[in-house]
Amino acid sequence: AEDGYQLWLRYQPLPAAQRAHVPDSILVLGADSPTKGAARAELQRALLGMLGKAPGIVDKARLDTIVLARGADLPAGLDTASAVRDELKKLGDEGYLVRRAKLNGAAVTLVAANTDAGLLYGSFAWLRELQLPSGKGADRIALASSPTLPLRVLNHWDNLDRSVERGYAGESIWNWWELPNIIDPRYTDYARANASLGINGTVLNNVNSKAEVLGAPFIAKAAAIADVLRPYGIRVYLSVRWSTPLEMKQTKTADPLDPEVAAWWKNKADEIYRTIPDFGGFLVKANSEGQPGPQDYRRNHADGANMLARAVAPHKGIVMWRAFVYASPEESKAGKAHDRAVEGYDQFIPLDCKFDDNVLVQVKNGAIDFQPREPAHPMFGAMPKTPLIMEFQITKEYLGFATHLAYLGPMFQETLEFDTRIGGRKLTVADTIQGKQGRVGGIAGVANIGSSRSWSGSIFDQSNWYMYGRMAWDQGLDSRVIAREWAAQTFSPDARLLDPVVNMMMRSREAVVDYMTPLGLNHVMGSSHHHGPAPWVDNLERADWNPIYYHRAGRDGIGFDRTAKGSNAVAQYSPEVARRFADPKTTPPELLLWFHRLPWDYRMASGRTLWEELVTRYDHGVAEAAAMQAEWQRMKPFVDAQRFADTAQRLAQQHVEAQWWRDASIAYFQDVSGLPLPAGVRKPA
Ligand code: GCW
Repeated sequence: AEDGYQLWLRYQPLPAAQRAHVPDSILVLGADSPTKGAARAELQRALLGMLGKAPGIVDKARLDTIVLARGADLPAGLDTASAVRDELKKLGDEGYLVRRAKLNGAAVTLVAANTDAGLLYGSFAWLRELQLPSGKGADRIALASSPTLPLRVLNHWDNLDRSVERGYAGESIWNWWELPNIIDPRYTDYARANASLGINGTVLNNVNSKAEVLGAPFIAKAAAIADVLRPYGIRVYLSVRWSTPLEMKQTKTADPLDPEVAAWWKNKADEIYRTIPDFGGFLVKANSEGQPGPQDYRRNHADGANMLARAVAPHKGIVMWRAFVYASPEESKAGKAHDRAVEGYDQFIPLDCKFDDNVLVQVKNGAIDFQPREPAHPMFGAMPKTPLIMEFQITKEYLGFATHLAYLGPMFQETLEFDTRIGGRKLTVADTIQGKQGRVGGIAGVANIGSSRSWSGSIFDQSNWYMYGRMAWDQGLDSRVIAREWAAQTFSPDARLLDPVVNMMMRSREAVVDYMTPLGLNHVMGSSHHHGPAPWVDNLERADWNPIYYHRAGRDGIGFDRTAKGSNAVAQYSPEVARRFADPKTTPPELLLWFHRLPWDYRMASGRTLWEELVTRYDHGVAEAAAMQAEWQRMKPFVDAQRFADTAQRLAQQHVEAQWWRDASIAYFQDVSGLPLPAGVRKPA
């Protein structure tokens, strides 16, 4: 049965018309390696699926053979060898080239790269291309690509007891109880899926980390996972808890400037590298949401990050230091709950140029917290001397878990394309992490992977993992193109399915924004679980966790004033952007209430009042949820029964919950504003 386990690597039989020149033999040149073995195995598996017959492994090319060769192993009988060598010079360590060529007179498909990892990526790229409805024959496929970022990682928020923070897809895939001697074959399938996208790193455990992860037993478990992932070009990283040596009672303090502490971390790093020689490094959440950190000792983030960085530097390891911070609990209790949106920038910008070379600062896409829509974080482009990692959340903590269908491609693209105007010229967020203005950074995605049969809790949530990986490889890829690729491989290249499904995906995230948090509203979800509406909540431990703190709705109006009259968060953007966001008239309506507090009768560009517009958007979101549900019903002839039914049930539930969101939100805002429902709007059921 189709339960989604195979993800987008289904390799369905190709229609007869598309089989011409599809190779039935594989030739791998040069010394063998585990990575080449992985590429060969994938090609075998895929060609068997697509042609119904196992391909031969040959040592001499024949017509249409697929040939894998590193630049150094290009054979003498290859007609285009010198051109291929030239092209490879531009493709770096991970890039690949796919070309039709002649080898000893036989027309073949050549996959070439500078490294084995490149060959693996090239093989996957060629397989993907073969399955797309592009109309290209197998003998016409020509590809050349290399990643824009060296660091493309997943962050698992997986705990050591196998629960997953913000995970909606079952327990952690890492079976910590059984590791290191029992290896679930799922780890290999996980590696294949990631390698098919070019993801080259994974942080195994939650950023809310426990000290035990650095004990010998867990290091051995992590090493066992690293052994499985290594042939697929994936390095393992660990999240570490700042106070680990203190909690293990092996030091008297966790002060980063204490030599005993630094020595402990250095020894620990040496110990890790003895078992995981290519260990990637540490990810740290410090002084954030109750986590310990260097500020506990009156040191700053750079003091902390650099101390760890020096421990891993001799092994070429890195430290990924998160910038997700807010005002201290003392400040918050003292009523100084200044705008949470300004904290990251305020605390980190003064530290630009204070970080060691192997520290990267990891910044969430927006300044609050993975909301359905946020403006790009103002830190992007503001720290040119520090490499920044973009952190996206793939798991849908604030967008309806694995129940609601929301394809996040347009959201990630919106952030990456945001023009910071830093330096008074076009400088997108993507440019800033790619080093076009300062140092090259990386990209991280909080995984939505668990041990559910479908990996991601729902079939459509697989598209978010897929999309993240593709955008991590190339931030210029269009989210619609990626959606098409995914749907073609996951369901079918049949246009009768592909066109409607891709359209549905492309509208889905905006639908969620509309029924949950239209016009720039945010952080109004139910406390702690974050599922469902709770704009009325005002009694949480921290003022800046309360929904009412964010929407500020009252008799007179609604919204958060982030202009100079308010928190002045706008001033953290470049002057040009700041000017645009400072004026409600030039603020895009999607972000209006993020930056402004406005009267209910404020006149929108649409001609409606703010109140009418708000209600219209809620209604529109619900209508979109209904439309998606109806559209999917029409897909029944094109999708297998199990995946069809699973998706249909989720869409029905999404529609119910969209109405819940709209009705609860509107009822609450009516209550605080005293306004009647605008004329022409359907009364909540
Ligand atoms: O979005 C919030 C989540 C927390 C998470 C935190 C973070 C891992 O609600 O569950 O903790 O962000 O990013 O650190």
